Amino acid sequence: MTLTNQSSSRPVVLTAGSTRITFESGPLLMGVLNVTPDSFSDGGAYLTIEQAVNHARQMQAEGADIIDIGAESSRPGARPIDETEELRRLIPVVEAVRATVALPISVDTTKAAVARRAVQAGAVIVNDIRALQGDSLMAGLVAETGVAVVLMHMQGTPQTMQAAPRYNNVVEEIAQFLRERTQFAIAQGIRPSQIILDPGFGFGKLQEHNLQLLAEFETFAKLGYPLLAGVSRKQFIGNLVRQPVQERGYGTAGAIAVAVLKGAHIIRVHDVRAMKDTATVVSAISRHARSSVEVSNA
Ligand code: HH2
Repeated sequence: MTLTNQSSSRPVVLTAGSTRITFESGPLLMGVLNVTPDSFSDGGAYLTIEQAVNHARQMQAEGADIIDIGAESSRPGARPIDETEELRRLIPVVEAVRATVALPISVDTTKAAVARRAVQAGAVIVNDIRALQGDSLMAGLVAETGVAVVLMHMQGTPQTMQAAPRYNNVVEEIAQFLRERTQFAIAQGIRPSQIILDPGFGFGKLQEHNLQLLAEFETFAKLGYPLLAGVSRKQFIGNLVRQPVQERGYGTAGAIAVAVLKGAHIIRVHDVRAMKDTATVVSAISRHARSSVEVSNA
């Protein structure tokens, strides 16, 4: 499968199994499908296979380019689940989505055994919020199967991360972390073209940290890999607009506009239709800017 958007200035190529993803007309939309009872924004909404597949189809119709399926919530304070439970929730949904939706599937998991089963079921991206540090077998699995991997920054764990996040220079420290995790991945046999980076909005970050990361987002785009922005409906947006989770769409659009302008390649969102339009308009404008962020890992 090749996903190609036609008119971007950034020649970045991502290989995800047999899927080749280019970003030629700006960012791709990753639609979130949480098959959890407790996710912060859509927990409990897609618990049956039918509900999950319908939502994936709807996101495809609304313009999603990738479906990211997660079975374990990572919201602050979330209770971890074991491998058996994660497999039980996730795999039938990956299989069903794969059978009905013609989009690359990403799985949001930190466990190598879960990722392996998901890849066997058709997933081509492993979205690892622990950046290959949670399970010593994860790097080998990604290298062996050739799927893409998201390396995300998190300070602490979901249980503790919002207790007291601390940085001297949040942008520089996270950029350095992402450089180190990239070097580790490559040393484990993962090809550069398999890697996606993500500074991890809301994962061990105070309000000021999240805003700073977005204000200097181009720093991460310059690292030379596809860059993912996961800002959708998050608390730092709620703190600004003073709206409950479901009412943070307009606020999210503002954050996404900045992320796209500053070089994001993949936008992870709940509200696909609105964010697709937001990203389309901003990326069309940014293509007319005289200085743009050039990224190439090809
Ligand atoms: N955010 C969430 C989950 N996974 N993965 C990446 N790469 N980046 C993110 O910012 C990110 C992520 C949290 O959002 P959500 O999936 O909606 O909630 P929950 O973790 O409660 O299921």
